[in-house]
Amino acid sequence: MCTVCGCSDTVTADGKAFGHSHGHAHSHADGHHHHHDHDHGHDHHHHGHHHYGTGPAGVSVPGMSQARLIKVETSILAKNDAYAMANRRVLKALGALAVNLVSSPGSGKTTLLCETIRRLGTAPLAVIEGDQQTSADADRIRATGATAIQINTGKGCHLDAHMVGHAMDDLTLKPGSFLFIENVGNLVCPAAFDLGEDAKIAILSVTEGEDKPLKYPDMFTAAKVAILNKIDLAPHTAADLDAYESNLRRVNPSITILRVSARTGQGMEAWIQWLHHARTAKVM
Ligand SMILES: Nc1nc2c(ncn2[C@@H]2O[C@H](COP(=O)(O)OP(=O)(O)O)[C@@H](O)[C@H]2O)c(=O)[nH]1
Ligand SMILES: [Mg+2]
Repeated sequence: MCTVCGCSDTVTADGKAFGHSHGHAHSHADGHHHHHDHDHGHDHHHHGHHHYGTGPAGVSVPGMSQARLIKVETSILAKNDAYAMANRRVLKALGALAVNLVSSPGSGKTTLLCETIRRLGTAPLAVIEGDQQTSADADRIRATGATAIQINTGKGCHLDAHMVGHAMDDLTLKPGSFLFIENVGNLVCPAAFDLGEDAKIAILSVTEGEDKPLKYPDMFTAAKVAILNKIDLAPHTAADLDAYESNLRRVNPSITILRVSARTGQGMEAWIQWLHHARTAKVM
């Protein structure tokens, strides 16, 4: 179950189920769902769909009381955080820098990654691709020559630290690597899940609207860097880049903002420098 939107998630990576140890979340949620089913009718107020927005993360699960839901959420996030801590330890021991690219679908994450890989040249790197379906993005990454693992989340709306830990095991990262994680396109749920990354990087394209940082503040608060992408389109869409920036700073005063076009390469050099600097700062 996603603790943010309440959806149930099933997980496969390159067609394989992760199996047993991921099962706890589903069986837990399902078990209580059934357990509470016979409450139907006598107290409708305990049935989540009447209470959107009353949970700690605005979550509501039909058939589960808020108190029960809070316990399940707390337990899922605690487990996620334990996996995230383990990932972070592995990355630290390797001196590897992990960045978690988060955005709405279509803002340019995969395009940015391909261009980033091209510009990083011979630096050791690997990519974890998250999508509900298809391995299309991993194929785009592999076409650059880089190593990529696709995680298909099925109905799941975000990557979690457990999935990423499995993928990291399969990748056998080299010391000093860059690890790029492309999250599922979704401006909501990925904000809540720590993957053990060094930084969340929010990609916001200039066609999405200047108001988006204000409407999805959790994501832009969780991000260390905002990449304002597709600036090549700004003249055609009357996008107000300063308004994008001031709204980003309103929700996150310390956010680093980079104006980029992954298509033309404009602004890419500053992003590459940010990556090198962050990796160096980590090993020192
Ligand atoms: N004009 C323009 N288009 C871009 C840019 N970056 C990505 N795109 C296009 O936006 C669409 C979605 O890009 P994609 O990388 O698949 O986005 P993702 O869903 O976030 O991974 C594709 O058609 C890209 O070619 C950019 O900087 N400028
Ligand atoms: Mg993509």
